[in-house]
Amino acid sequence: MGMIEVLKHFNISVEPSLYGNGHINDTYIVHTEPKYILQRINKNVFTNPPAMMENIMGVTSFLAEKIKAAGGDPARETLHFMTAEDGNPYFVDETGEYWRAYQFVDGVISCTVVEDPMQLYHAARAFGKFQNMLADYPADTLHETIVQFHDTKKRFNDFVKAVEENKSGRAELVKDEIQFVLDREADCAIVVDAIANGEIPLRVTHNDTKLNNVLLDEKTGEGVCVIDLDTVMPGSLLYDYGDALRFGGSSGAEDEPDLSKIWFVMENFEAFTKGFLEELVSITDKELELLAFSIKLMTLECGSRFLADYINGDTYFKTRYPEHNLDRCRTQFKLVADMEAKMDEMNAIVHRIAGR
Ligand code: ADP
Ligand code: GN1
Ligand code: MG
Repeated sequence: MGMIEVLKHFNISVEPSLYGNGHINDTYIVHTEPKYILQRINKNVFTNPPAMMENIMGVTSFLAEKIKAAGGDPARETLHFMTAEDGNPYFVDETGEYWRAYQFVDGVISCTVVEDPMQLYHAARAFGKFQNMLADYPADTLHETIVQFHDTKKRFNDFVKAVEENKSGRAELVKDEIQFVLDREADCAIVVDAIANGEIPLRVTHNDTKLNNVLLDEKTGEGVCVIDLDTVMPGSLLYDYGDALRFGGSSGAEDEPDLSKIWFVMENFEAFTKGFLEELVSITDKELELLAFSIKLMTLECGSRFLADYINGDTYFKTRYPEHNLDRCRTQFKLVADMEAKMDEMNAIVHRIAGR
């Protein structure tokens, strides 16, 4: 079915064009007035799209009420999904693909690389506010859209399995990268164990806080809207903080092939930490203690996911060329190594900003 046919079910009749650079869903823009985003949900990644959309509809309507109560503009500050003629917030085509349409937020930028540390300050405040607004969301009603998404112990085991299976035959080519992950097995248990033994609270978190998942106002630079709500689930504040700086703390693009251009930028780290802690005053001492470490952990997790996907034959993330996942993995590991060298300084900065 053509996309124009799909859009008719949402009462839209203009041909869309490809948009954005997410790694998971197929995203299109519809240039009507107002504009819309059309997405084909990646069913390989999200195996139960109706459950995922139930989460998203619950969360967006909850956020709209909070934003309204705070005197904000819900039309701009949270996503608005269209309902198809059968009343569902998605349409299933004759091949079983799930499509959704929602309002495009205009007058914003979505960053793929950081140009100014202030972008991180504003992104951090937006992600922090997002978590605060969801603090009293009924977490037990949320479906786990990707099971054990940030369970780094499970991720480590999945990685070992990918290496053992070696579906693509590429494992021989990346022995050093594989060893890099194996050497850090102990790190993978720290946050998961702290959650399991009650040292760290579960909160409703976003879980995919890449900088291009927060839209910043093109004029003021301030955070406008947190998007990509597919993985909103109970999780740790450390996942949102760590993943945002995994991406935003890098001096270059996630897939930069020239590793001499990649290091962890302390100014970006400071700016994000400042914005995040200004909002998340409920952070506990234990979370604070693990804050800097969580950036390294999320970067290690993401790098090992890119590497596992490379070894599995590129079946999860979208790739534009055969070594794309490997280039992505290498930037992540370069960042991990740089953070390991800077960890004492990073911890000192966290405690200085927090004032405790
Ligand atoms: P993916 O899961 O593939 O990352 P996203 O939902 O993040 O998909 O969308 C991909 C990109 O499209 C985003 O990074 C952002 O740049 C852009 N985008 C998505 N929704 C909107 C929106 N409502 N307004 C403006 N841009 C958007
Ligand atoms: C994916 O969907 P997107 O592009 O915002 C991935 C994240 C990774 C990220 C790496 C559902 O995010 O977990 O950190 O790529 N999302 C999913 O860039 O797997
Ligand atoms: Mg995205």
